Amino acid sequence: MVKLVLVLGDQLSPDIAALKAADKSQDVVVMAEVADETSYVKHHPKKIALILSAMRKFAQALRDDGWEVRYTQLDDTNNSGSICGELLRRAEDVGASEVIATEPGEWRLIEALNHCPLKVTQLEDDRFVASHKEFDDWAKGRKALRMEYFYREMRRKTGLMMDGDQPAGGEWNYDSENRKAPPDGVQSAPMQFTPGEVVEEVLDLVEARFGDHFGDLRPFHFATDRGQARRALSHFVKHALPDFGPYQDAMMRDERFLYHSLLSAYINIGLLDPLEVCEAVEQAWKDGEVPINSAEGFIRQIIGWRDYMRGIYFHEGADYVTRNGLKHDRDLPWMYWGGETKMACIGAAVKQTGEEAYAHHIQRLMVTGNFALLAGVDPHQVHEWYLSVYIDAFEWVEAPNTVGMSQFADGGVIASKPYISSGNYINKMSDYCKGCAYDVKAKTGEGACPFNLLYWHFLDRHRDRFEGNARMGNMFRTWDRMDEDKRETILSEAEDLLKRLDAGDIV
Ligand code: FAD
Ligand code: DLZ
Ligand code: SF4
Repeated sequence: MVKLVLVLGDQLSPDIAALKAADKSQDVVVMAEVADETSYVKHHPKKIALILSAMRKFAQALRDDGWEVRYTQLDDTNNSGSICGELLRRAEDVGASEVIATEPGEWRLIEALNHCPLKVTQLEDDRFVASHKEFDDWAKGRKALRMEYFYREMRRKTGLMMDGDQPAGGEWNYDSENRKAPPDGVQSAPMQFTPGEVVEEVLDLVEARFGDHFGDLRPFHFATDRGQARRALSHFVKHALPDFGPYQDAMMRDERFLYHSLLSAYINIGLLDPLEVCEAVEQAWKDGEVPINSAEGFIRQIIGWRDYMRGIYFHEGADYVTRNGLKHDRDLPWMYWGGETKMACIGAAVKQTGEEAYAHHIQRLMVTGNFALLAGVDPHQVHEWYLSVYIDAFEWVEAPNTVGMSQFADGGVIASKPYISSGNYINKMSDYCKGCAYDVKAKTGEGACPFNLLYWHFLDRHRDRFEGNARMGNMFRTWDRMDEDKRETILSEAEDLLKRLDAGDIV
């Protein structure tokens, strides 16, 4: 009996679970561009363009490989607008009643498939190092689910950069060598691709339908098929990886990509396999082309952080994205959507995000994330912003990073302390402060850096929650040592700043 094989826009891997379980000689692949998926948040136009272009090319690759594919384009007249609707339509066309699917990366869509009036089997997505069961077994009985210990298990499981059962070089983690301030110049840039016919057609569609979304659609230079993504990987390994480690945390106004890979979107939608990426990096290290701190640092991001985030998302359950452990309720300031700001760091990160649909980890965590946390913004609004504006954003990876790591809204499942900093950290790791209207050295008074005011305001208002945290003791001691007048001035200036933020004033 013929079955339908569902392939979603972030499941574009030739060996995705549903395809592996299907019979090419009789089953029919269903792929659909649908309004439900293009509209659950106001995705950045580049993100929609990447996904639709890659879907169209992947469908053609499957046909070339002998699969029958029923593909729905967004503007097809019979498009029902939902994944389930398209499955029902295709089931009727081909006389199928069963669907093989790969579990989606979002609870919303898992539920939608569960409620679809067809027999839908959702197979686990096995493009990760740890299965759900392995993660749950690892998590069971642990007081704290810290990434570092999970990562060591994944190193052992994959054998990546291992010497028997010990880490190559003797250390599991070389992060202490990876905190250099911005370099004088950057000698590499991510690989760019000129849109071909398929991509140009999608760009016109996206422009017409989603032109009002935040962010620039053009120029569009992302890879949209596996061959291009493989070239982007080789280019990264050769030109940027050697310096990836040391400058991983640096931020520069005119060097938006530094030595980062820009591979996250390709990995997340299936154009690259996470292990093939890690193996390429390991090989470059074995060949003596990259230092151990860069290779280990990169591999940790993938088999450590990336796999861990996925484990947390499914382990914690569907309510994870609604958590608000610190009870923050401020509206996301307009400057996150491109509104004017005097803060050079936020202005640069948001401008770059609009133009590229990309910001690197420290920009996301220590600039936009840090400010939202210090200012007490509703974490759900912060979550929706990150899910919308980044090219690589899918809920299974975006939500733990935002709700957990960045906003501490999960109550400390992921982070042992909130990722907060004053302006000092941003000044040390970036060149933003040089051109800012605020003075990063000023703690109070007109022109004081907002991060400096809000940092102490955050600690003061959450004293009960964090005072007992051993890793935050020094912060509270420094605060308590300040004279009372100074503390009062900081708090009242911070309050004033927050009022101006709420009033929509330019901050
Ligand atoms: P590189 O710096 O080159 O890192 C290499 C790879 O490691 C990345 O391609 C990615 O696959 C992986 N990686 C690194 N850090 C993480 C991490 N914390 N979690 C998961 N994978 C990681 N990443 C996403 O893929 N999608 C998201 O929606 C997303 N949202 C984020 C939201 C916030 C608030 C924060 C702080 C981080 C978020 N990240 C997200 C993680 C990280 O910022 C991006 O993976 C990274 O910036 C992608 O750029 P890159 O490919 O150049 O990464
Ligand atoms: C993100 C996205 C977009 C913009 N459009 C589609 C689409 O039209 N069709 C599709 O199958 N998938 C799309 N996606 C990816 C899905 O939203 C993604 O599979 C789920 O969020 C689960 O990760
Ligand atoms: Fe950002 Fe403060 Fe530096 Fe301005 S002075 S760029 S607001 S950290």
